[in-house]
Amino acid sequence: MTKEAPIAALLEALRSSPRFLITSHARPDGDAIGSVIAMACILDQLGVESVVVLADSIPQVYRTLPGIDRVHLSTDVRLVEPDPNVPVIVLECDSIARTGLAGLEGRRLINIDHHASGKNFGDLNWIDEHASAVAAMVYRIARAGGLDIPPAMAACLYTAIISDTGSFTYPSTNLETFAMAHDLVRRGADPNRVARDIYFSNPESKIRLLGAALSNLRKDGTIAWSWITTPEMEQVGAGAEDCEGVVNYLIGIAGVESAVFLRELPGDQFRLSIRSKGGLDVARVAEKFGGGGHRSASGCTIDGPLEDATYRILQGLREQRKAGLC
Ligand SMILES: [Mn+2]
Repeated sequence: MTKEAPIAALLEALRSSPRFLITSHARPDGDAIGSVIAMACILDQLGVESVVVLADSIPQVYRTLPGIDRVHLSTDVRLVEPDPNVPVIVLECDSIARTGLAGLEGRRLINIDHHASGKNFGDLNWIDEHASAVAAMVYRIARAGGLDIPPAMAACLYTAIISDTGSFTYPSTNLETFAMAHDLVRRGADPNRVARDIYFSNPESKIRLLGAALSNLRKDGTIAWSWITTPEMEQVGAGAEDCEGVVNYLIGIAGVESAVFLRELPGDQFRLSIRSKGGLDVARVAEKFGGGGHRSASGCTIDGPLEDATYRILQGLREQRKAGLC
């Protein structure tokens, strides 16, 4: 199949229904949020109605995105779109469970994803693990369909790309990423405004949480890790979204090749964010624990207590390192 074939099939599918539901993963990031809004803009232009729904709240730094008020928050799609015949566009999920939404079972699904751990769970599937963001795939759909990318849509796609490439620094960053960014800025995305919104609009609780998390920093050889417990989060008034990005400080240490941040969840479980500098495939490590992601950025959930969870993930990383050396 050529690269263009799935896009042609997708455009045909998008024109085949008068209405779509659009969603992405639970705990949405910049790519998920920017891409669902941009996808709604595509459907607007095709004369197709759309309803956007996400299971979890929008992190503060993305609340100024143009079109953000199109996003409904609900954990049950039936409350937002009761008609089970309305097909669903699912962006960057490896299953319907990943959306965090109830009521998707039995609906017609279009699955668009850029994760190496992506799965063909939809009725129509397009997975491109080389795309630097799912926004890059949404952009390609718009371009292939000869559609307009107005400034508001360009800002959403640009925000998605910036956040998913670590501001053009992750290994997935390629020529296409820059060509797209160039085009989006030409079409009205404002790089300074986006940077200000994403990097200089953090809630105070996030910075205080960072301090608490970094005070738990541990290092063994090329692995760095840290954690945050529920009482520590409560002490600084932080929520789950304040933990986004903490792991990037750990992988930022010279000589460190892989890093893990563990956040305590209710029920004695821990949510892990795992990173590498590209040498170690941390998606493979996360998959061993039922998670997934990319070669250099992945995540999973492990049972506590903290000491056990830490031991198991460090073992997982060491084993993957050995496997990589063979
Ligand atoms: Mn993404």
